[in-house]
Amino acid sequence: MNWIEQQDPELWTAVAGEITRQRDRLVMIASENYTSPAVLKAAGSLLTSKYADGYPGRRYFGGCQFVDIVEELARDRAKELFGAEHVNVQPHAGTQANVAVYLSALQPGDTVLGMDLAHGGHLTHGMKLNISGKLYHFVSYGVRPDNHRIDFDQVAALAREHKPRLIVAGASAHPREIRHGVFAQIARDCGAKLLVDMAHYAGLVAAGVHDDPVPVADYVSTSTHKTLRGPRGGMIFCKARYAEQLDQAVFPGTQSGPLMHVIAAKAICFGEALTPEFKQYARQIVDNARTLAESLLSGGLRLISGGTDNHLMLADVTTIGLSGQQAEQLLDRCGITVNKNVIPFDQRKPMDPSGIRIGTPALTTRGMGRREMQSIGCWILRALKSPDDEKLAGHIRGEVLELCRQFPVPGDGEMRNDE
Ligand code: DSN
Repeated sequence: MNWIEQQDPELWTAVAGEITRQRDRLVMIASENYTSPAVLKAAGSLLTSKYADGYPGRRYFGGCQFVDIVEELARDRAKELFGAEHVNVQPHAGTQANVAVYLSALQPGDTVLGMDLAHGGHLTHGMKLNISGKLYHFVSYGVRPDNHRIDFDQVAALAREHKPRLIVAGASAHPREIRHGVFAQIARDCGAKLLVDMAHYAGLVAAGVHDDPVPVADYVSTSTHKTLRGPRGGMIFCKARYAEQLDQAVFPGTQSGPLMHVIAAKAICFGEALTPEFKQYARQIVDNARTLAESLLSGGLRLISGGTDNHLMLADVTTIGLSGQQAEQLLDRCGITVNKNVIPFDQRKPMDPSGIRIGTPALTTRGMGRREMQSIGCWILRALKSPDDEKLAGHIRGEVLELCRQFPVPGDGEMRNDE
């Protein structure tokens, strides 16, 4: 019996169900991961009670002497991890981080280049219903139709034509390494600043297995819970000359009280990411993604861009007669969780697109490697190729359960029992 179960059994039923779901299924959503038990503990600690509007040494509330230490630790570790001049660790999420950069670097109506959501970008890169698309004049670039790599000729041409004040690089569903130096050159040539949103691949950058945007970008935003494997949250790096204006854009510009329990958990995460074990983990994420991609390709599945350089791949399932929605549901019946996703130049609608996005960060955290990726690739192919075979789905579900039992989720037991 734990505190939640004792006080609120109705709510506990849902929480326990979610814990079991995460334990007994293969979480392959590219943006999800499992934190360490220490990160979980900090995120659920008494620090949640503390108001600390402001920054260390300059707070609008008393009693901040300990949370000041927490935030300084988080900032120092983040700067060391990414070799950055300045960091703000207060953004509540990646979206808030991007909004703060926009508030700091732009005026409403300014022109910005960002990657098309339909080509792998993010809502905050100018989607018309998002605050980014409503307040600023976003112009979208995308990938080339022939190889699905970022079309830098298009980016440069749009930059010359529209003279943006800011260029946003980074993506949520792009399986290839992003060449930040090329973006930086285009930004310099047209007099724009460069924001790199590295939310998806921050952990890979920290470990040196992805091109590093920090030296070349004016601003770098990220969430902390994807490949970086921390608590749900955001963070922004910038050059020292933008620090004061950026900090003002976070507080009081777009947020008030920082989430000190989450900032404590971020500090732990950054400490973990500084270790050699984390570098090995990030290498394994990429190795696992390559192995899985090879397995899917050899079984005849079409992957956007023909493979992957990072932690994710995008499969076009229409070539085997399915929609993305059908594939997501079919794999879910087998205990494999992925998300339906548009593919570049998709002819279908976002709620039932042509693709699925598959990622390896969470399974790599559980300790799975090459052999497990080959088995999973095989199960995915068999399930997708026999969509009506309920017996096969049941059989794969059993295999998945067996695999999950061999690779426990960190912190599972701790969540069920308070000490
Ligand atoms: N960051 C998004 C994803 O890639 O899943 C969700 O907003």
